[in-house]
Amino acid sequence: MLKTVTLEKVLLLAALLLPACYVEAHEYAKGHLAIAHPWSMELPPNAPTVAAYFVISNAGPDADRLTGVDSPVAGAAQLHEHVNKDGLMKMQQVQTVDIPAGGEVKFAPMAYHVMLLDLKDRSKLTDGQAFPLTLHFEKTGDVTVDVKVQKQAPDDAPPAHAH
Ligand SMILES: [Cu+2]
Repeated sequence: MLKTVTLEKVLLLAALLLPACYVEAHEYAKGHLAIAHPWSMELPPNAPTVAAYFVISNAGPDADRLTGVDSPVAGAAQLHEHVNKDGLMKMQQVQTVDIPAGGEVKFAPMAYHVMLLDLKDRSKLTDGQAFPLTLHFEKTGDVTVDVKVQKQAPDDAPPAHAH
């Protein structure tokens, strides 16, 4: 009897604590990969595209590769990078992004980012809301994260990405 009660308490504690931890850290992990603080800038309601940012770190001994993304709020989602072409910063689509072993790749304004096009559900694209985004990795498989929409970039992020 005592054992049962203890186990129940442990399970209850785990159930109470786990979601809180995830909310505070806002980090997702699968295999050796971790995806930290997925966020998106709130844009005017008629904005044709929305960008999403996060940091992918790979604690494993092998490189992995991000091969695509998708979200139910958008008809299409692309991986983009910013490049310096003849002195002009431009963004262009890339098919994959390598995640080096023991390294991290930052998706941020003026760097790699996810571009959501053909927006289907704008109700979740306002400050304080969140929308699901699924990242497809070559080795690790799929990881779905909640992208938090906020008015301002996190403190450590460079100025907003403009189109
Ligand atoms: Cu872009």
